[in-house]
Amino acid sequence: MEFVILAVVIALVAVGVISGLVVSSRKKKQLPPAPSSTPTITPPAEPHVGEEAETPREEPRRTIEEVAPPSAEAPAEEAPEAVEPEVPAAPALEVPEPTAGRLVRLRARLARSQNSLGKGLLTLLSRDNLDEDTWEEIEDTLLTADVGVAPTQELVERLRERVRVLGTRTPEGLRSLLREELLTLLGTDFDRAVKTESGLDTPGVVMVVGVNGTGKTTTTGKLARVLVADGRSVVLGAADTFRAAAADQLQTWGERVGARTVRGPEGGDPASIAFDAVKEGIAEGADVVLIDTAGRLHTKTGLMDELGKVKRVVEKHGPLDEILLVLDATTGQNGLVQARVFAEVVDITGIVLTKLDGTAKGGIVIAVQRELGVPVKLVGLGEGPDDLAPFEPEAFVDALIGD
Ligand SMILES: Nc1nc2c(ncn2[C@@H]2O[C@H](COP(=O)(O)OP(=O)(O)O)[C@@H](O)[C@H]2O)c(=O)[nH]1
Ligand SMILES: [Mg+2]
Repeated sequence: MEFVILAVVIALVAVGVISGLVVSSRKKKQLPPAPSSTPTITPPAEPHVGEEAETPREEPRRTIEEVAPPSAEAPAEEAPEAVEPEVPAAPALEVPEPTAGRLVRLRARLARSQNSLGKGLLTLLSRDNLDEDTWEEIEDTLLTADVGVAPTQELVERLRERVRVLGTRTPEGLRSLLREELLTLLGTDFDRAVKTESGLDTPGVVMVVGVNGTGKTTTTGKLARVLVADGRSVVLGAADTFRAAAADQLQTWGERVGARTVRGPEGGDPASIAFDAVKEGIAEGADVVLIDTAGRLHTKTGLMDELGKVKRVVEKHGPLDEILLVLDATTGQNGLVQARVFAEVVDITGIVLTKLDGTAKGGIVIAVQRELGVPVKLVGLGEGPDDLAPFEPEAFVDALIGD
């Protein structure tokens, strides 16, 4: 009996092998069409981290029929599978959550770490005697939270003046004064929308810059999800060719939501990858191209050369619509130094403050805006895929001081 089954199985395998080419050529037609022009989508020459987990999108999938079974003595249990294979299911695409109200959802994370600032200020303001020492303590609290010297002095001056003139002493009164003044410092008339539309027929182009480890790639990936959730098609450009895993990391983010990643060889020219990504975006009729870059800050001239070149080369296709500077909120004043350097190299149009979930120094939002004269547009509040929120001053201040 077993012999009969085995014989049948071997026969089936043989049929499978012979018909393999026919079947596979039919199967190939069922594959999603390969991109029409994929200039620099070169598979890496050597195995990289994460490769086993993901088949590069650009390579046609090898179905089981295309691979001859090792021998006819293949274990009987496995053989039938070789004959009647399932077409490998495309990886299930994730549906990112909508962006509306994200900051409110993530507010608890902000409040957890920021309590010290808002609560500290309110406690100090509620003292019976608002004397010189108390105002100094208020100043120290703001400085400790990285609000920055000039904004801190402005805030304290205005608060002192208003408390004096209005004679406000109730906790509710003081809270609303503080709320108003913090909002004034943050600015409520900035256009904080990330500009992802070119206004032309071509895709909007966004470049993401910042020092390594600040969260550029993560932010690029999260932003791609936001855009896809809004029904836009996205092409990613992996212009960080410095680290081997950087392109894989970005591609993994893209694959989760069905966004193609244009990448090149490790150590390749970032500018040409950025150029090709935009070219690919145009060819595909994509809505937005997001370009992730490397952020080595070893030498300022090196960085200037590289980023400046990426920008110039991309602009051969048309103007960049947004240049987002990613800053790690936990690095405090150091972040400001970085911001200054990057602002000298490229025209930053928006700031992304990441890791606000892990710091009590949320005042950096105020300081960095002041430093660059550019609004904070997005904030990162965790490592989860949907932990990126549009920055809303009101929700931010409410999280800071409670409501
Ligand atoms: N807690 C937290 N971690 C973050 C946030 N954004 C990024 N990260 C983490 O920061 C690390 C560096 O991020 P990555 O995107 O690779 O930085 P890059 O070198 O600038 O591209 C990763 O472990 C991220 O998960 C955030 O908003 N909150
Ligand atoms: Mg990166």
